[in-house]
Amino acid sequence: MSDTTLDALVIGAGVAGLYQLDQLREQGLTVRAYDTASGVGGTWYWNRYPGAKFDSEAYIYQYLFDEDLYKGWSWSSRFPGQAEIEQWLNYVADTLDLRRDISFDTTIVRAVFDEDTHRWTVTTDSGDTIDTQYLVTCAGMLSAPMSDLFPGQQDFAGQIVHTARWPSEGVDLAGKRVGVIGNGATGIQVIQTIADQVDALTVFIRTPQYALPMKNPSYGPDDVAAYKARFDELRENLPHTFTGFEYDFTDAWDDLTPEQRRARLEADYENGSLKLWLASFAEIFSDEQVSEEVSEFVRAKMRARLRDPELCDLLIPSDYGFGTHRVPLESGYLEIYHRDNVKAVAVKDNPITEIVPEGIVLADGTRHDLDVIIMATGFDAGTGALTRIDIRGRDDRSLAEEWGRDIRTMMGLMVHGYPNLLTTGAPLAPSAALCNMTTCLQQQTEWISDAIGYLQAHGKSVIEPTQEGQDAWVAHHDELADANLISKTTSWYVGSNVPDKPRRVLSYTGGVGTYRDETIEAAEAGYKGFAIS
Ligand code: NA7
Repeated sequence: MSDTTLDALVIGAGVAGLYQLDQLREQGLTVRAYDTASGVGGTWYWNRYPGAKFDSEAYIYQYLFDEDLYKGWSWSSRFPGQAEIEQWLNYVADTLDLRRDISFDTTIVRAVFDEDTHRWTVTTDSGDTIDTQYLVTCAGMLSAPMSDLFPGQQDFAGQIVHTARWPSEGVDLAGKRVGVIGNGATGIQVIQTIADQVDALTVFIRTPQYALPMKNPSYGPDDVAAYKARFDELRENLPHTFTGFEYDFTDAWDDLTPEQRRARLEADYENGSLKLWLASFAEIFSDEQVSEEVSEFVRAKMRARLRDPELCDLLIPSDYGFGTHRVPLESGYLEIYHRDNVKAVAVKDNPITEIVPEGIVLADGTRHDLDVIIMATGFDAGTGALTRIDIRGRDDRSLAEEWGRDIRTMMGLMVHGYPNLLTTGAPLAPSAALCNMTTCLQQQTEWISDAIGYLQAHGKSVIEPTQEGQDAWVAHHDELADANLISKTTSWYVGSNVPDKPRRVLSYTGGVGTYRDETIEAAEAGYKGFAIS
């Protein structure tokens, strides 16, 4: 006998989970969300590290399903920080009165599908069970930290902390010798923020990054009024662009003269956002020559700011193309390495082998003595949030085992063999790799709500992708991915940051608007590729 019976259980109370809960409740379902955290926010609850902030413009990261909800919140700047973003999500939870249907401090550890009742039995970390018809995962694309990486970590005499588990009370960095492992989007934000607070900062760099300078003006009342006045336009346009951002690819490389290309690159660079990446030339993802020319444009910008050729070698990428890894935005990041208290240590050819009580040891035996180690080492993206739960579908099949062999989904929304398991932020859909997350998550949660509504309206209770439907989606996904230069790189985009993770481009590369059309077309064709019973 279960402790609770629901129509739908939502895992997660972040950007996706809050909206999913609201929608399903509005549809009359008995629904409850569960979250490990003690509050709402998901990514923006956990990532409290110094300098955490948006790389999407705040006004496009908001939900666009409710004009009053949108206009009732005002941002203080173009790219605000974590505390303000967490406040915004609390505002959303309060305005929509969501808290009464969320269980905090509760981790879902197991979910088993019963083939007789066609329902899921879900178990929490305290042993409570919940019986639910639909299991909807809003557990985050980038929420399973890669934190247990080095032998000896537990013996470190100082404090060791992963950026996504930064304690609310903070970490005392003043006067300390601090090491940062990782220089992705997160590492860069941390490094540029703490350099002047610490005694000595050592950054361990395995792969250099193409970073773009952020322009982050404060917003006054006129700026806020101006973006709010564009609500209808944003709601109309965002879901149809390639990446769910306001800007989009407009010019073909071959249609422009070299001077026009240069002018376009300069203008997009000066925008101080991700525009150079996500709206200059789509050919950076498909054409090696364009990729190299645009990469060289960015490298030259970086070189111009770094005095020292050795630093250039350490910090400027040379062996992969601009945009095929997540492009971080930075604010004075490169100049940080000119400070006397900051040093960069290359760990590609001389990797970190262990952590000892005193600090970090490299393969050549060099030891870097430290008081605090900050692991900005990323996430088991796309799959990790779900494979860390014991999810059992038909015939007791295990999602963790299946994805351990091959990562396959139907449109990132469902998995064959797991009826009524509906997923957001899962592999093979547009995701944080190439999408403004709120745009994608709104679309996915709405698709899920519509599917559940369709079942209810038609007196049905079970939906599952067919094997053929899923195979066709995977083939379509792979065809696009294989033609994309992302497929030639190593990063979380292809799962290569997780030992033994099957290699596949995790994010759908056909574009946010195209994906939206494809999922809606499938639904309008009576859920083509899915079996409903
Ligand atoms: P990322 O982008 O996965 O970056 C992780 C960083 O940690 C990256 O520089 C890694 O180097 C480095 N790393 C990981 N393991 C090691 C080891 N063993 N030794 C040295 N360096 C290591 O994570 P972020 O948190 O920055 O960003 C994730 C997403 O969150 C981001 O894309 C945004 O969408 C928000 P590597 O590049 O693998 O050589």
